[in-house]
Amino acid sequence: MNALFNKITFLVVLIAGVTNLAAQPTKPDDKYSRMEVMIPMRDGIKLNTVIYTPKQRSEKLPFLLTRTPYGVNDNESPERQTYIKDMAADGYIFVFQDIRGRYQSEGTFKMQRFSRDKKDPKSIDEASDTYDTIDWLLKNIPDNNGNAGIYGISYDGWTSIIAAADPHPALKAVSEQATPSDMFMNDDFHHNGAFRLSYGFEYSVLTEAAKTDSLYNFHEYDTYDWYLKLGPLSNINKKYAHGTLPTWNNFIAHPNYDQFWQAQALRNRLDEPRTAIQHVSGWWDQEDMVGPQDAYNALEKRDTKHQNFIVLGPWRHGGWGGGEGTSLGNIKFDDQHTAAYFRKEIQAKWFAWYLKGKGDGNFAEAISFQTGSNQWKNYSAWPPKESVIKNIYFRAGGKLSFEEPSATGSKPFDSYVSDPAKPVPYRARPVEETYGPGSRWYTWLTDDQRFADGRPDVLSWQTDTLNEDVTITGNVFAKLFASTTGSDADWVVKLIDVYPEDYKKEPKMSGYELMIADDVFRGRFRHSFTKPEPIIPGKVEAYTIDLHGADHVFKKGHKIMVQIQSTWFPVIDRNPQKYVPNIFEAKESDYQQATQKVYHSVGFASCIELPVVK
Ligand code: PG9
Repeated sequence: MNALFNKITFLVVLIAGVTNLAAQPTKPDDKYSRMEVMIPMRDGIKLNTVIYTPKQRSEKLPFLLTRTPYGVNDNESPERQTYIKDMAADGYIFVFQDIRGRYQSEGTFKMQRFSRDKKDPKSIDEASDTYDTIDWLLKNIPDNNGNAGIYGISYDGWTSIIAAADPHPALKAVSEQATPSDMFMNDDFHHNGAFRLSYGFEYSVLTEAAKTDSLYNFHEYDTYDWYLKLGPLSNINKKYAHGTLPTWNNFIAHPNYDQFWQAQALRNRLDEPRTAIQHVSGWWDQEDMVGPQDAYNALEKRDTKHQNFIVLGPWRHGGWGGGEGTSLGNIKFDDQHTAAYFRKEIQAKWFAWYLKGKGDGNFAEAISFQTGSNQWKNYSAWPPKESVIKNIYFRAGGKLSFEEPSATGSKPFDSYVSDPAKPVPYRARPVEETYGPGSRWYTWLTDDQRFADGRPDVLSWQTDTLNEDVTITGNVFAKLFASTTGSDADWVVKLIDVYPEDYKKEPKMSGYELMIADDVFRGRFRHSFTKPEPIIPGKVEAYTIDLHGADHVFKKGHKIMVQIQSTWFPVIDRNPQKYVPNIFEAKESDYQQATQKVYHSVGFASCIELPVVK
């Protein structure tokens, strides 16, 4: 029914053209009236835009924009959208727009379109499309107050922050939420050069198989099986995509951190903040957790006018946009309504100040919901300067300790055989298709890691029971000393909070292994992400792996654990473990078993650098 409604709407819009706004019916109790319009861009392409204006207003109002590849015509009236209803109560002119080439907009969709050539006045990018949209709105929608803001989650967060690269003078506030910042180093498509197979493939299909969202039709419910049977990555094009997915083709063409990825990285696309910018990130964001932290850091260095802010909370990807946020997966936050709090006390107040001058304008530089203690904290910098780095060392016998290994006779390493034919699943099987019905994708980062602990190809080390709280606030790094019998290897590191064996507060959480920080590193990139090199078999190499930000209290009575493994399938593709120039072109016969050794000896003291707060 909705689809039919959209089709009819489309015709109305086409006939209405540019200057005739096509008003659409709204429900009788709606406080906003709705219209649809095709807004022309500087190159003549028109973008489908839905505009909601309050029926009653006592003042001139600012615009709040969202620009999305996911379709805008099904949007409900703002006061009925949980994500923005607190702002709707304040009164804004809400504007929802299909970006180029998606849904009912004209033009061609380009995944994270590159910046335009500013010497060419007709050249376009997402920033110029935002600019032209705001320009049009100011001139054509009456009773506006001359200010505009933009916000959105993930792709819509990315279009928001990109608007700040070349802002219209009326653009006064940008809230990017879960933007990707660098698709080779973190976020959706790669982490430290390791390819995010299931996401990369399924998202290419989602956005590029048709003009509207489409899911790949897997015949297996457990996609772990499908991806394993796929064999080498070249089979995606050979058997299924046949070269039709531009993003997939780009993965193949750019296996290293070349110009393609570097030019896309936000730190290379943004200069100093020229509007107020808020970055929002979830601690367990399964898609773009790092992006906002990275974007915040890049901009903070250039933030001479104090316009750059960050908010960090206990959320999955976009989790703050709906629901109460009192829990995530199995993890509860002591009845704190973290998502509702964000929407009302942070997001709404922030826009009210920057777009309407309402409130006190008093916003902490960094607002974080600290997990473990389950408390909101304000910091004057992110990461806060008060934390000191304390190493926690891997020791013989599966121990983890703040004391360095000493020169005794104990075995200097632990080892395991990593077999690409039997990769460790990244979450307990079945691995439902990413966005398929019943998918547990959304909360997998909070899953109990006991499903992996104890496998012969997963190593773990843990502390004794903590006799006092250990608080970490800031960036976590792993320093690994490791060797492989292969000539390439992936290293997955997981920092885990182990709940007490007898957890009276919530018995079913007894012994739960909760990931606090984690990431994967593709060994070939240990010296350079642009020029990969084979690993010398048997040689102990040093790896520094960024596990990113955390704000967590390991409570007294808990333990700290680290797990290491070399596969995380199918979220990460299998490393053949034999060096080949381009893994996207590896042959079946290139995939081989390898014996991995992780060292914990004097001189090769593998550890995790923890930003500990006294
Ligand atoms: N994680 C999605 C995405 C953002 C930007 C580029 C590619 C994918 C999203 O949720 O929109």
